[in-house]
Amino acid sequence: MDKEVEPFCRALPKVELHAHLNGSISVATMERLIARKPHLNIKHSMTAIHKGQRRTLDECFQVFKVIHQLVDSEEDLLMAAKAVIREFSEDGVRYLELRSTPRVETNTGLTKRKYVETVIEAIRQCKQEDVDIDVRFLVAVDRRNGPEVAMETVKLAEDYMLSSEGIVVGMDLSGDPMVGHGKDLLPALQKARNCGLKLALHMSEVPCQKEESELLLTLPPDRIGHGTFLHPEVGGSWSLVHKVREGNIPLELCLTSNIMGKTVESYEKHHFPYWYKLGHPCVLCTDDKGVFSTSLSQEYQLAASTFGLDQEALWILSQQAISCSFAPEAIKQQLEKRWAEHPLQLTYSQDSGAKRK
Ligand code: 6MZ
Repeated sequence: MDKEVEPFCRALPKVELHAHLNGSISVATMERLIARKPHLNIKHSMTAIHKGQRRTLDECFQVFKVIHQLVDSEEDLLMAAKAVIREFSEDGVRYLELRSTPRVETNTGLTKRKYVETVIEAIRQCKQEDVDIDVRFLVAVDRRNGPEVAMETVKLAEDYMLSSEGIVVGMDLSGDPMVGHGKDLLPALQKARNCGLKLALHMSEVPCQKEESELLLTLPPDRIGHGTFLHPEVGGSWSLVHKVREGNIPLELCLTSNIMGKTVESYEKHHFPYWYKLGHPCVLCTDDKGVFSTSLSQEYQLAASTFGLDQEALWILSQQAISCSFAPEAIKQQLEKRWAEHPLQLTYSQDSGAKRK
């Protein structure tokens, strides 16, 4: 592998569009959280999957349950969210869409409203502290909780979309893909769409969700999370591919997560090249950088080494992610300008005659 690829990926300005807050908590922050709650007797091995290890998706969802025990108060949430935002910034992420599922914790008095407000507060504080990153919030619906909770969550997201000065921009549909069915959640998602919330939906993360994906595509979503089993070579269908292509719906692709969670056999067999070769908008993302022990820079490096992408291709991937974001147009333009004026771009332009522009 090109030995310069590692520093290049770190220096590359990046856009992260698929990051679950509680799955993104680093080892260092986890240590602080564990120290705050020694009575829970939680070990590090219970909150992250280390390099080289693999778990079933089901086991991954057990990990989230453990993390939720550690992040159960406003104070924990504020600390964890601020740390996650700082770490993304330190990794060169300049625009981040963080997603998280509002939770009630009766022990600590945490309500869903307080949950959303705390994440917004963390984003505001990072801005005030001049952390070099623009952060937006996608309020998440956990599919496990059914249609009523989904509808409640949409209401919550709508309220904060209107009152958070542009921080809440959309919704995510996530949670254990083996539980529940998208058809029950369709009315809530439709409502979200109608009130102007953008939709980033996990789709076909596991096989056997063909029918659900067909249904969700009727909304249609603004972005698709994973989409691992959409194409016919892995049991999906031409009709699904056609709809995704026709709508030009960007895919959020998380290499390490899919390998560690065993939904994809190996990096070589990942669906990234299928869509990339079609010229379809693909955005590299981390999913859960804490749980899967990764970073966005590492995901770019993995894509480079596995699929033979050169620096120019990596640059284009990161730049194209701007247009896939839910940022307001003015912010997109600012980001485009920032990319265009970035020292890496200038160096590259001199070498290659500014092919990227
Ligand atoms: C589906 C996932 C996920 O919301 O508490 N989540 N949902 N597929 C995945 N692939 C591995 N990874 C994370 O963050 C944790 C929650 O995000 C969703 C799950 O609902 C998980 O409980 P928050 O911040």
